[in-house]
Amino acid sequence: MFNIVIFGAPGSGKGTQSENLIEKYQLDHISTGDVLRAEIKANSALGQSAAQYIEKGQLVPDSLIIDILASVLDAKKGSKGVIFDGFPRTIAQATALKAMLAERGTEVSAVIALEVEEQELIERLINRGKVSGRSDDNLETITKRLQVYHSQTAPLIEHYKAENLYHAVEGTGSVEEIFDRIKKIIAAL
Ligand code: B4P
Repeated sequence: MFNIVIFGAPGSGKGTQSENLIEKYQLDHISTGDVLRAEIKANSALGQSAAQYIEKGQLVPDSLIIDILASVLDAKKGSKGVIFDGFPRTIAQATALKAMLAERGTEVSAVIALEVEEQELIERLINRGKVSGRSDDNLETITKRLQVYHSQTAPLIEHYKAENLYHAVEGTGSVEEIFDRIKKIIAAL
């Protein structure tokens, strides 16, 4: 299997570039943000719990998200490969992902990290908030999400560099330009 982690701060374009990757490489896609928003929409017990964290800009607890990921992953059995979008977001999630994939006889093939300046991230998320109706796309929550990214998610950069899996991509420019950079990285793997 060819498994890609698409990594970056909130608003860096993980979801946007995932759409291109799915189309070009026919991979399956798991976005933990999408899974959580679907649960919130369905008003499930999990969704009710997750909403409280998301509205505050916090991460959903590792135990919750890791359980969800295991069941979503099992639903993708027989897949050519999976794009993990928004997961892992903590070292504990990365450790769990490695174990989950190893149990299924596979591994992370590459981590593609979209690098975008903070001011641009804020502008993109505020703009998305004008149309998305997302409870977390307002300045106060965006600021909190960026703090959480720096304290809990950014340590994964060194983690994946140490595993020789980390590939940085300049995440500004047009969506097409950025995707061209990603394709070059994948071609060289
Ligand atoms: P996510 O749904 O993962 O969303 P995100 O990080 O905000 O956005 P993404 O990087 O995908 O940006 P997008 O392409 O949309 O997370 C939401 C919340 O769910 C988290 O805060 C957390 O609470 C919870 N959660 C999710 N996963 C979790 C986990 N594993 N553990 C715990 N909690 C978890 O792009 C953003 C905007 O920029 C869009 O409007 C887009 O059109 C625009 N854009 C994209 N590329 C652009 C470009 N090149 N130029 C200009 N604009 C661009």
